[in-house]
Amino acid sequence: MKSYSIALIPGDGIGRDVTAAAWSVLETATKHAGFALTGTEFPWSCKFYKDTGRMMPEDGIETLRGFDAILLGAVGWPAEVPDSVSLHGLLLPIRKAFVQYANIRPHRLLPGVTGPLRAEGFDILCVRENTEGEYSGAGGRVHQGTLDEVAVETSIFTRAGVERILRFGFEQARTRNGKLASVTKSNAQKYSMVFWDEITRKLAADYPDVEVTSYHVDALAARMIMAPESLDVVVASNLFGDILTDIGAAIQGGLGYAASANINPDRSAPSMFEPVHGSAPDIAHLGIANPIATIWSGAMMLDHLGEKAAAGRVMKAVEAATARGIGTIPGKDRTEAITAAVVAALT
Ligand code: GGG
Repeated sequence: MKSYSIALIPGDGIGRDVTAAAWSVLETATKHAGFALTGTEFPWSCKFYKDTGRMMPEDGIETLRGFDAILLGAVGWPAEVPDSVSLHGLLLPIRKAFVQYANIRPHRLLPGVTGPLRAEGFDILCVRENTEGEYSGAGGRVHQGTLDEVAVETSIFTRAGVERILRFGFEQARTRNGKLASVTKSNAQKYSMVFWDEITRKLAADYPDVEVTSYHVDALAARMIMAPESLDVVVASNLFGDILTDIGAAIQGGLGYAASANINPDRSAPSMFEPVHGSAPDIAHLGIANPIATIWSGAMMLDHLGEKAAAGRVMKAVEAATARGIGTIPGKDRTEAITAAVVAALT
């Protein structure tokens, strides 16, 4: 029987709660499906950092390279480790080393879920550039602690990086409703964002079947709230994509429903699947985190592995649970109850 090796990195806080939940759903989904998942857990987290001085071992990337996919929970424990240290020590190096340049984040309402903004009738796929831009980690500080102190953070946009993410966005639009929103702030940022707009226009010629519109990020943010049904695929830089997908999460009911996939489209290295949310230390291990975003991310992992029928069954089970009102009201159902409802719908 075919078996896929999955690296499990629960990470910090509710990351541990939601990965355990998602894993039990995924294991159920493999029963009688003709394939198996073999999970290997890695304790890489802020606790690991406190114990060892690193978020993952020196050979962590090489260790992960041998897996078919990575399922990650959440990273961060700001009371103990600065968020910039935990993010740059684990999540970002994995995305970069494995050329997971496309971070895809779907935003739609599950049956029975009403977002706080009561938006309806939308189905948006955000495609976030995931390896460069504002997250490049290039910069520095001088004259620290004085009034002359300067902090510089350089955004890096390469032609190869911008072209490949825009092509990915165009391709996604082609398989959906044929509409692409390309997001910049090119009135204010006259080098990198004008560059992005130019490449958008150049590539548009290769995709005459896709209707492409360029938006400034502020206007697109407002549109996601006021008229989300007018959007299909949204492609944005690393930071803009991160911010817009929190808005996407809000209109779909909250971060508990926001799934994501860090995709290496060439399949030259493993892709990584994780909920959009962070570690939520305030509710860690209370048994009340919503596992749906991680279960949905797990379904995206099955889809990426080629197990499309099983991925579809997981999403149908999630929808069956939420249609019954399970997991639709924040704080009402416990993690265990939501997980059990999804597992029951699968069996
Ligand atoms: N579930 C992944 C996670 O912990 N994300 C926390 C976070 O702050 N991520 C930043 C980012 O994706 O840019």
